[in-house]
Amino acid sequence: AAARAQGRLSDGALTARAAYILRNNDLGTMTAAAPRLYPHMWSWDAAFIAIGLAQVSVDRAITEIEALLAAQWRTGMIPHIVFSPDDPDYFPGADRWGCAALAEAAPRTPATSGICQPPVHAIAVQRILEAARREGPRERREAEAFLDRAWGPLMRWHRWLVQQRDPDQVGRITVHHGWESGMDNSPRWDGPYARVEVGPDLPPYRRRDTQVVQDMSQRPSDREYDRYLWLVEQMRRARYDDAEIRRTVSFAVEDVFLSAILAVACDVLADLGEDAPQRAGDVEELRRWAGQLRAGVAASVDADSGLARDRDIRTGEWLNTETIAGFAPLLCGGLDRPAERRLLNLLDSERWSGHPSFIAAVPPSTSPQSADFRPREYWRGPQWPVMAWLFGWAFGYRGWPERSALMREEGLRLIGDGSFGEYYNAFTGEPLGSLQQSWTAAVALDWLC
Ligand code: 9YW
Repeated sequence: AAARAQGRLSDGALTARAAYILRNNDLGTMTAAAPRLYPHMWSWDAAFIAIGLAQVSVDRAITEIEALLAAQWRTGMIPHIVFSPDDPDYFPGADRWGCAALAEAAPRTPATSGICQPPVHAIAVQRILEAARREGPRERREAEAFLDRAWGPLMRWHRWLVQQRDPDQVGRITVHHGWESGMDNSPRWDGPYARVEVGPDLPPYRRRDTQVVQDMSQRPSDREYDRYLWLVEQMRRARYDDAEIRRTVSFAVEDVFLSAILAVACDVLADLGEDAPQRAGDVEELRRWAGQLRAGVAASVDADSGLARDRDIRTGEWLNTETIAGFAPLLCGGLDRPAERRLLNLLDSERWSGHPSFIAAVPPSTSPQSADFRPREYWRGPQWPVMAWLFGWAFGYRGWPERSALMREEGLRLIGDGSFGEYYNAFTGEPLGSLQQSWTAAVALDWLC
């Protein structure tokens, strides 16, 4: 394995640096996802950020989630970006989305995007409660009051996903943009994007991301970007109406990873509701959704590879790619023991985390053995610390403490240089994309505290 440039910092130094980064990216009531590249609040970033913040300040963690919930749409959707009014430099910004003007259900303020991201928020709320209970009686009371306030919004959010994005109850949630998956340019979406025909009337635009990250090989291509923007244009024309989007937007794919996250998030939320008799009806509904989604995720598994698959609903075809999303059933359960053991062995194998030349044994975004693999390009290969955290957390939740501890150890090895990259070259340990990325710092805090 190629040696990395810097050695590993001490746990104390890493902790201090991670806390400093979150403070530095703090915009007041929300934390920028990254200082320059992403100067706004992203939905799933906010949840992971709150998980890290809970180790430093329970109050500040609560504020983060409440700032996000304040931007929830009347339909129940939690938007994927909440725009900070102070930074007009991000593209596509609030104007390009045009939600406040076009969508009935969008808040007038704050300005938001018109799509969603994976529903990891209940996990954050559970972590905040845990941290608060350790902290003391005052924090505990505050976190419990917060849960009371967040309960309704979280129920509406999960219900919106189930009802609007899985209306036929197949147990898998549909996304209408790769951005909704959080894995923008993953090979998962190559097939569906190839079928998106960009209209001649796509309004012109200028990218900003490649002015911040100038090495194009770390970012999606211009061709990919045209399609991203075309889908936004189709949604604008649908005025962000859920039924109209289902009918008209050219990209419609069942996202198995998002579905697994929703399954486990429903369980976590149900766990949190167990103690309150007035929530018995909600808890029952959550358990039912979790069961339905778990079955939907399990049913997507390919008999040959053992991996879970997305499905393009515009063509009906299952999408066979070798990405981290294939391990979705490990997040939520639902496989029988032999299938689960097979998937765990695959994860540990040379095709995945166990590649002999990797610096850290955490899952790469795409298998290094796949023809789609690119070592430096975003979701096409690099390792994302936040994904290692998610799997480590899920392993703990599912009752596998040793696997969970191993993921933590290897995750810390990955980010040990203290630059808190957005993602890393698995072979060299080189941090890529944005540095001082908030969610990377946040998961470090959770691992270290
Ligand atoms: C973009 C903020 C977001 C993440 C996504 C990631 C990236 C935004 O950054 O997308 O402009 O490309 O793909 O998962 O939430 O960190």
